[in-house]
Order: sequence, then C-alpha cells, then structure tokens
Amino acid sequence: MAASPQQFASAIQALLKMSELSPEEMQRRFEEALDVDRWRRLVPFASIGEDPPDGAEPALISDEDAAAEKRRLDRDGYFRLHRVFDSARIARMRRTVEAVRADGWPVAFAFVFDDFWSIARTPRIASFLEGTVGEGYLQNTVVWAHWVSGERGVAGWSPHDDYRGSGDTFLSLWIPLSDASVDNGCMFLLPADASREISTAVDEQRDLPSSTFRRMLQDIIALPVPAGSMIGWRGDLLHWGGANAGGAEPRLSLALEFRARGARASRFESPLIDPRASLPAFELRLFAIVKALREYTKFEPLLARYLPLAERIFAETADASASRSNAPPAS
Ligand SMILES: O=C(O)CCC(=O)C(=O)O
Repeated sequence: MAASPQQFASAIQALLKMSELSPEEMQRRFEEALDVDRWRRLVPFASIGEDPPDGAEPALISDEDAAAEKRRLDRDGYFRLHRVFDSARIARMRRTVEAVRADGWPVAFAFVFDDFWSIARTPRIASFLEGTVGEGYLQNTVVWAHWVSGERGVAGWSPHDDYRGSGDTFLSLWIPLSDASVDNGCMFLLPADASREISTAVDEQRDLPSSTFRRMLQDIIALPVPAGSMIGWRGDLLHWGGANAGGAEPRLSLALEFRARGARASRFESPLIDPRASLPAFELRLFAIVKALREYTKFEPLLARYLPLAERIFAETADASASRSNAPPAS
C-alpha cells in the first residue's frame, strides 16, 4: 500500500525531529557561537570587528552599466551587474562559507565575519544604492547565505516576494560567491508586471486562465551570473532559486536588503543599521543570523535541527542588539 502525502509529511517531520541537536551539542554550539575568538580561529583569513580600510578591494560598475541597470530596475523591478566585486575578495568569502559549513554550521553563520557586512559599503556600491534606494538609505538586518548543493534536483528557495507593496523603498541584493548557472540553480524571476498579475490573483484567490499561465512562463527571466556579480530586485517581485539541472558545482550566494530612509519597515527587518557607521557589533550579527534562521525553515526545512539553538542565541542577543541599532527604529 502506498503512503499518503500526509503520511509522508509526518514521516519527514519525525525525521527532522530525530535530527535535532543533542543537548550536549546544543550547549557546545551555543558557547562556540558566542565565542568571537573561536570564529577567528576557525577562519583565520577573515576578520571580525575591523572596519575595512578606505579604498580596499573596490567594486567596479561603469557609469553606463549603472544607468542602464537603474532603468531596468525602474521598468521591470530588477537589475543585474556582472563581475562587480574583486575576485580575491569573493574567493576569500567563498572559503569562509566553506569553512563555516565544514564545521557543521548553517552557512548563514558566515555573517559573523566582516566581509559579509562590508561588501556593499564600497563607494561604488553605495552610490548605486543611493541612486536606487535614495540618499541616506539604510540596511535592514535581514541577511542570509545560500548553499545549493551540486546535485541534480536540489533547489534554492521556492517562489516568493520579499516585501509586497514596498515600491522603490526596498531593494534586495544577491551576490554569488560561485558561478550561478542555469545548471546549478541560478536565480529566476518574473518582471514587475507579471509578478503583480500573479500576486493579485493569489490575493483574490482567483485562478489564472491557461493563456495567462503560458504567457507568464515565457516571461520568466533566468539570471545566470558569474561569481562576484550583483543582482537585485524590488520587494514586489516574484523570484526563486532554480533547481540544479545537472551542474556539479554548488551554488553559493549571499543576500542583503536595503531600505529608503524613513520608509515603513517591518518588525522582522529591525533593527535597521546605518551603512555609513561602523560595521555592526558581533552580537547584532549573531542576532541577525538567528532571526533569519527562525524564519527561513519555511524555505529550508532541514534547518529545523538548529531551531532550538537559534532560539537560545536569539534570546541571548536580542536585548544587546536592540540597543546596538545605529539607525532610527523601524516603524
Ligand atoms: O538564493 C536563493 O535560492 C533564494 C534567494 C532569495 O530568494 C532571497 O534572498 O530572497
């Protein structure tokens, strides 16, 4: 007799429960997570708590590309810029993610290291963000790192939008640390008009006619990009990580989010930080990582094994993080 979908779902839930960290491992990881020096020893070539020197590892975006991609963002809700970041920096960040993963952490813990907070602070990126999010823009504390294994069928996140209705007050940045190809699960999205049409139909619980459905399939944009590129989208855009179609190379990337100053941000995005100030304190980094981890089991169910650990770190860092915000509180 074949198992029903409900039986499959409960079996998976039971397996996930069994894979939870033991109390001993949870205690060990809790202590290690809070130990800055242990992170430094784990990845001796990456810093924690050092603001980058001026002019270090500049990012490259030509004026023509910046203007063209701003036009694309205004028209279609997304942009793509190829090979923006220094390749040595990207290689270092990739090795950092690999070291964090090899030590048994969700790869988002790479955000304890400076590189992951400073990458969007170079003058060229800051000027692109000013042009697209507005002068005085802020970073929210929603960050994540992605690892999509190089095995056929393994996929990135399922289709979603980030902040519906946020217009041009919101921008997500997505930076690949390995080449992201159609074969290993690059990003895909639907441009603004098509995204809106689907989101409205979903909100109104209305089926789409098959002619619309076929048209939408043709509208899908694949965003294969080499390591060190930068792509991004507005909060209304439906986007997703593709499924590996046979590529052997894992797909590694990171995601950051930015807000117009004065925009109404959600509680999940708080605290907002000022990208012109010093890099966020270590506790705030940990807080941001586990805040996201608690939320993103909806996209990555295997993270459930780390949830009790995330809750403990969250409780430990929440107060310190609230007082560490260096920007106006989100409304
Ligand atoms: O990398 C992925 O698979 C998904 C990224 C994404 O959707 C996001 O950062 O919002």
